[in-house]
Amino acid sequence: MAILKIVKYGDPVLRKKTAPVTEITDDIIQLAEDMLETMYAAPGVGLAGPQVGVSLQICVIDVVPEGKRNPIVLINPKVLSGEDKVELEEGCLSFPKIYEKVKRWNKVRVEYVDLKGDLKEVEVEGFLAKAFQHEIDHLNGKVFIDYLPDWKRKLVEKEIRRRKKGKNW
Ligand code: K1U
Ligand code: ZN
Repeated sequence: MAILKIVKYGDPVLRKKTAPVTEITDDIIQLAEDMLETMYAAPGVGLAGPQVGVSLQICVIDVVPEGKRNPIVLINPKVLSGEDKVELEEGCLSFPKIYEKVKRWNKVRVEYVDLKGDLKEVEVEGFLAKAFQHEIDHLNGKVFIDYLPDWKRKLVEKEIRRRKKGKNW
């Protein structure tokens, strides 16, 4: 097990569309374990391949990181449908100390392959549904500030430029 380096916004890997995982190899299983360890250490409730510099369709989620662990590994996930939009404050491990309100589906149906190679279809809601959408977005090169109105996104980007200048990013 290893703690991986989390890349920050500005790294082009976060904007790249990821490639599907074609086989569940030992390397993929190891990557999933390392991503979970990295997520718990951060701490965070999710982590996607591009955030650790791996441009593959893999992400991990556990929305109760400090309670009883319930890790979920999603390979090649797709959102099939969504219901009821709600707004909630979000953060992102690739945007340290930046939190913004984002409107997303409150309930989603998602298809994915698990680490055993089985195709699953689940319906999730509430904060777990938010985490699924946030991580699946990462696999499509999308980040949470893309949902903000232009003026707000520009303010966030200005703040990031300021922090980069001060070597604080
Ligand atoms: O993908 C990521 O950057 C992880 C991100 C996921 C996420 C946050 C909020 C809503 C949906 C998805 C995070 O985990 S940010 C950290 C965070 O939310 C958190 C950390 C510790 C305890 C509780 C929450
Ligand atoms: Zn994120």
